[in-house]
Amino acid sequence: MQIEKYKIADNNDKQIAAHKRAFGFVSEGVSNVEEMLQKLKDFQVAIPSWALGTGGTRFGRFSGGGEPRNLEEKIEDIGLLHALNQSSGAISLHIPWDIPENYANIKALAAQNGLRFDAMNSNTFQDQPGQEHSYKFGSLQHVDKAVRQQAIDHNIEVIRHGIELGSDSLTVWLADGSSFPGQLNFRKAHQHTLEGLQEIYKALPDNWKMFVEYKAFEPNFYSMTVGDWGQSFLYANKLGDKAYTLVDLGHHLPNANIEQIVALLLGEGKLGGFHFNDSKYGDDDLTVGSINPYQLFLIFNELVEGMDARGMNHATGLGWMIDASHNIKDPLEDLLQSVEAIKIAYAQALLVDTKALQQAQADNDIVKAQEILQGAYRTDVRPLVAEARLRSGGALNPLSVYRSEKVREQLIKSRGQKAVSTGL
Ligand code: LRH
Ligand code: MN
Ligand code: MN
Repeated sequence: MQIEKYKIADNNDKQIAAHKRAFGFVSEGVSNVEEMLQKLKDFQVAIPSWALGTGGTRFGRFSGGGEPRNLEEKIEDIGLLHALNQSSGAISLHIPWDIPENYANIKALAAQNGLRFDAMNSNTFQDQPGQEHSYKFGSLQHVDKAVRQQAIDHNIEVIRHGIELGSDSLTVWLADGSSFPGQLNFRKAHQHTLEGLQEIYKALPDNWKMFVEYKAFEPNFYSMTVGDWGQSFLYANKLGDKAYTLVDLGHHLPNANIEQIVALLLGEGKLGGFHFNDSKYGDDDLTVGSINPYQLFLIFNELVEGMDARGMNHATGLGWMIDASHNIKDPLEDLLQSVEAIKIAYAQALLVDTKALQQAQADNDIVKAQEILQGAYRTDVRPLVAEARLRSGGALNPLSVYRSEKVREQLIKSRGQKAVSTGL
């Protein structure tokens, strides 16, 4: 299905007067409002193809119906999001969950929906039908060379799919690790993983980036072979200039100072991209900004400051992706909320008076520094984000259009109540 442009325009008309008042009010306090709106318009967040269906836990799965049954329908879903918010102009694929059967058709469909292909994700954490060796005891770290080779070959195949689709990055997340002390020789696991990553890196085209994603725990609960940013950074440094660390917000131990990690990686030129989500305990799937929006703002504050210092383009300098799985919400509604939360945090960070903050830091004026940060964070920037969306042809309020157009109901009608998507 598609959302007709006039439906978005009609809905906008109903809200335009209230929006203009709110926008006028907040924009009075912004010195460079046009520049800021342009940055907000340019900023796109890739949607993971695996987040469009209802996820589950090992205790159950409660599908909401109308889920995309194949890659074409996943692209269609993201097209719907992008039509509404004009900020979801990319898709991140997971292989083999989304094997493209006909590259030309898939590319054409993505282009029709205004989407490009962001990072490709490999999967060496599940055994696939017909696969020769099992990943039960790891992939690149495995004690058996044949298993390691299978994982290397799979990653190279993922790169090949990506080349065909016009992607330019590969995210390698390894579930490798151990669940019990003594299970693994850490040194050998590390060495094998490095060697495997080096083989994959060799297959990377010159214009590609490789993102090494880390995770503190799950599915392994004693050790993860790429368990934190230090390990990822080590690999990225040894691999070479095309290798970077990828930060998934939910992959840290509780209370980790993610903004500091981000600042350091960026400063070293080794931050590659993001998987956005939120978490309260040890999960990595909640709606972005639903638990700790202040942390998200602080992360964006470091990103804006650090990227500006390095002369990086905010929109294209790093890979911006959501990574979440929705158990009890409509995935499309959740993704609209997540993208909105990201743009709000970005807009707040753009409001920070960097010069004044640096002066306060130089003066050791902690109170002033906090006032500057929180002044930006406590500004209601939603009208700025909405104005940028309006100027791009999107909806002032994407969720309200989604609901008034009964998108989910229509998807259920055309795909069926039982349609189930691939993913987590
Ligand atoms: C692992 C992870 C990784 C996977 C995705 C499905 O928790 O964050 O990025 O590829 O989830
Ligand atoms: Mn992730
Ligand atoms: Mn994760």
